[in-house]
Amino acid sequence: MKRILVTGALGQIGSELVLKLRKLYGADNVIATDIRKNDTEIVHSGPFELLDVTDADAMYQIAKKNQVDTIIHLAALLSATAESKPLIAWNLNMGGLVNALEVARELKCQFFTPSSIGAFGPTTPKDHTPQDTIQRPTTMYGVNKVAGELLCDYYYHKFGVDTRGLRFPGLISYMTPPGGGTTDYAVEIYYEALRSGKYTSYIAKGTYMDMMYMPDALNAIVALMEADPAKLKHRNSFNVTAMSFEPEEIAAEIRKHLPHFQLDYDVDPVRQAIADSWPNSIDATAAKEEWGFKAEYDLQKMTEDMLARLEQKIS
Ligand code: AKB
Repeated sequence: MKRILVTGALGQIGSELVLKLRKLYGADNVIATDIRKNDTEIVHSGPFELLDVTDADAMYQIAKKNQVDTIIHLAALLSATAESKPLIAWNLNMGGLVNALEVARELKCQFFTPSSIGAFGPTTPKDHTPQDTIQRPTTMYGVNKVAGELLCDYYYHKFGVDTRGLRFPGLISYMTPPGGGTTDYAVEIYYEALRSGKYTSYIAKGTYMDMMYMPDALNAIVALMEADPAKLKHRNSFNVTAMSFEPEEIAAEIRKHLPHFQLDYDVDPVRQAIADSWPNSIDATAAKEEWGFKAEYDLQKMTEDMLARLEQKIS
């Protein structure tokens, strides 16, 4: 049975992943940690500890005390926030990662951390972006993600830490909103469609980015962590995606359910520049071949589910 430490457990991924892992591996075997505490199921349904991931000793003590054998390191600043606070992003995203890798090395833990489509840049091929390609991002977040991928490779080759990772696209979910990302518009649009029937997008018409519905992202994490290590040729993060769309396409899908939904634009130059530097659509062949990645939700199926779930939540 696994004993899993999750950092950043109250964030967009963590708040759903912890519940899934507790169902799979037992509530007491998943130790959720975050720099803050709130009154959610994550905090009450199993062990929870306050943890600032830049505090290496605190992370080690929590991992050791709980005898963990797996670390899922999620705590990080997303792209737009990292761009407005680059030094804080460097310290948190890189400092937290190296601390978590060190704990994994010392306690011989399996290790997962997400990378992102943000690990690509303007000179990367934009369409069907390959697994192994040019990675020269122009954002602090991207610099962190590429350095993070290399660091995970390094810990695998140098120390034998069983590191695994996914390059996530924008993740869409109804439980916990993302914060400070470039792809967040694709979550906000559903909330606003239900609340006010209209949405002003900070991302311009015609801007394609990869996206994935949270259930597919969670299944991908579990499948990759369970995958036979002998089959993994890549230790840097795997490209994974479920769909690629631009604002007009998601609006058209929403109008199938809410015909009067209106979309207009007030483009934010910072987030638009980040989006423009990212691929239009990435190629997930390596993930499919090496550990059987598959996604269940396309734009149509996700929109049906998102609107139904959010309607229940908001009403
Ligand atoms: C962001 O927009 O920063 C994230 C990501 C794609 O990594 N959602």
